[in-house]
Amino acid sequence: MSQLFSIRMRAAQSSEHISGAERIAPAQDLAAIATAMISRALGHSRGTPDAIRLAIDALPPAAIKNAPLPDITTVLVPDHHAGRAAARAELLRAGVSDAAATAAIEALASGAAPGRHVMRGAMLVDADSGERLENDAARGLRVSRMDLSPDAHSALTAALHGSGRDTTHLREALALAGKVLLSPGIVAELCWSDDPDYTAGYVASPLRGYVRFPHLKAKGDKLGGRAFFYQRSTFNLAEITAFLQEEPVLFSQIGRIHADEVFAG
Ligand code: WAQ
Ligand code: MG
Repeated sequence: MSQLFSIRMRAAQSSEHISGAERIAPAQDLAAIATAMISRALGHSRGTPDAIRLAIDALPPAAIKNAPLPDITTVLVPDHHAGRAAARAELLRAGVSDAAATAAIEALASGAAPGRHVMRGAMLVDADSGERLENDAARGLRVSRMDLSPDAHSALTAALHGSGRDTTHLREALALAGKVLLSPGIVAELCWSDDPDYTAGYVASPLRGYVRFPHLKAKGDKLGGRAFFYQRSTFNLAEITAFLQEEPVLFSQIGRIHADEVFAG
């Protein structure tokens, strides 16, 4: 196998998070990916950044884990009120307590970083008590070193063809959720975008895979974020941080695409 690199971008404006991205690629693709990441940061709907950081690190080939992507289900909801109720129901089904699910939805809806800003990464949440477990509520934990293999990318594009769902948002979120689901003690993940025009979000869990909801916020809303819910009894911050930030995972095959569901309320 040829040498692969992790390439990461993060952009901010007066330390407010604007955009980020993480990919895994061979040397010959890095320049094009870097250019695309810089264009994306400069043209972002959240604002114009005053700082863009790019980091490229060689990955030891033996360290790269291969895994399949989670299954995908779309749950149709008429608006974000129904969407949040459906996401909450999905979290409870995955084993998150009512209190923890409600608190996390409220935190994402009002800005989970101090000062009601969006976080740069994810909050870590005790799936029972709802207590936050990350040690920096502005930064949170950023997952990196994950991507689809070129074959998985083509397979996903083919599987989603004609659905209007073959978006960069979905592909990147699916890889991120796939890696989060491999972390020890994970119960579920909740996410919706902080991009004002992208209203969709998802709940991922070992039980059901990646369950998306077309509306988890109103159009124009600049708040969004991620919460990773863990079982407290086995939770080890250092171990989870090392895994999510450092261990490279390449998703080499897609999961099943299930038929749409309709949220019954
Ligand atoms: N690690 C941890 N948290 C992250 C990361 C990361 N690598 N990237 C983003 N976040 C957090 C951060 O708080 C952002 O503010 C928030 O998530 C939203 O990031 O149609 O686009 O990249 O199925 O705006 C989901 C639905 C789209 C896709 C999610 O998130 C679909 C999305 P965004
Ligand atoms: Mg965003």
